[in-house]
Amino acid sequence: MDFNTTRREVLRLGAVLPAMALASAAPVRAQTIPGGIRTRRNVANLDLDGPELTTYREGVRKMMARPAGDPHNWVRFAQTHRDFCPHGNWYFLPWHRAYLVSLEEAIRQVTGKEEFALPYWNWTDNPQVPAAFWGATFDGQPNSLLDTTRKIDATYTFPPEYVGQNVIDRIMDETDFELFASSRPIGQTDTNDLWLRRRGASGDLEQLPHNSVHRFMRGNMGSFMSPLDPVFWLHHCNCDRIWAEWHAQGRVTTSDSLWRDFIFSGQFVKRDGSDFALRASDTIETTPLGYRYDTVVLPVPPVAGMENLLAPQNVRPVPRPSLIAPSIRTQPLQSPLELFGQSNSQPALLRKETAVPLTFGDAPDGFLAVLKQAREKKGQPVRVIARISDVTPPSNEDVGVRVFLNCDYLSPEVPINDPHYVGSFAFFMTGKEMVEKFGRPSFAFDLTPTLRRLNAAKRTVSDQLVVQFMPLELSKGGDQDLTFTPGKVDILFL
Ligand SMILES: [Cu+2]
Repeated sequence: MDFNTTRREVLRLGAVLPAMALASAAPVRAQTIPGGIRTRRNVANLDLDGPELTTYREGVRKMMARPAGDPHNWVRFAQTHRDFCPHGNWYFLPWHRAYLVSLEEAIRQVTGKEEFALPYWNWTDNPQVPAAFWGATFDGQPNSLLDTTRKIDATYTFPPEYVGQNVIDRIMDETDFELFASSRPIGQTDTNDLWLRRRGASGDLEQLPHNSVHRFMRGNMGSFMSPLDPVFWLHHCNCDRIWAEWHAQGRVTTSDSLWRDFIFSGQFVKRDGSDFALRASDTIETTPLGYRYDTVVLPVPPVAGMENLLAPQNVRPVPRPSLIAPSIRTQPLQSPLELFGQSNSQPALLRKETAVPLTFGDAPDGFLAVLKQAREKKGQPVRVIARISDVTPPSNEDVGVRVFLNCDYLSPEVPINDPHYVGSFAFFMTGKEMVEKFGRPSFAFDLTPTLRRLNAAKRTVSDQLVVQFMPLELSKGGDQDLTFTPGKVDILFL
């Protein structure tokens, strides 16, 4: 993409957005998608010549053939992403949910297949780009699902450190929406559209599987125009499914009105090409949007009278989603109980440790002392979160960063099952583009499980925390600039 175009685009948006904010003060009616509830299925279970993939292939081909000004033109859909997509903040999930629905409706429109539902690509179980997205032709026709800009091939396997079951388990165990789904933009005070692209801190779902799948594929997938690659939509569909599963477990998507009342307008299109405006709160449930996932069990109301006809059982009932107590609302990342920070403006070098030590006052057991204070203040045990902000990404982003805590033997070979391991993150899109649009990225990590583990392994820390970064190359053959600068590390007690 032409850098000047990007810059002009930003300036244009700057001029347009305040006007849009005024327009969006008008009430937005809840959107429902007609035609009933379709089921989104795992692409690994679909036949290459089955109805879903056949319709998708046909739909993509037809959208690519639409003239440039047409609302259902394929490139135009990707431009919507380039011009509006939020990343690194709490609108990441609702915005992309609406975006997927808009595409699904476009495919139905251009193919006439009412029953179409987008498949998802479960990279955890199938860590290779699905077969349907390879091959120059299918059934004697050009394969519209192939994107030749990808820098990986059909045999490339995404590493479990980024998309594996352990990562997904950790994501699903997170109870706080802002740690699960990236946090509110720093300093947000209202629902003006400008906040769509301000930085919060990315949570695990975004910084690990989401970013790394984009990043490792490169080509279109590594850019703001990533929706040009037809596999983009199945990748995001899987991120969306993880949110749907998390929600079905009884987790609470934030009740904060800065999130719920935020309106996406002037961005998505309906079938007739008109504006598909919706409120973030209208994206919490998938069924009004016309779909469900085959892995998410929807609660059904009990059948009246049946209870009295059945003998009582001694088996513990399986908890239904609606019966699970909502998670306790923690403080938003923005207003922690206590906050301690330390900057590091030295570049971190590939395969070399960069350590950011954090001290907590003068007491010899400073960390333990502030931990006790925070616990008293809250009246219950607290979580210890590390927020890494103001990160300067490397200009070549083929780098994944492992984060460790207080590991005095850190080397590139220390594995991710080491007790000192905290988590990993990857960058999405080239540094210049990303910083231009969003400012420098931030990442959030929960240190609590690592601290518990270290304590149990008798490697307890009581004085200081040392947050360590180990940047590693993601693919071989890069001797270009792979350094990044960690920026600021804050320790938050929630
Ligand atoms: Cu994405």
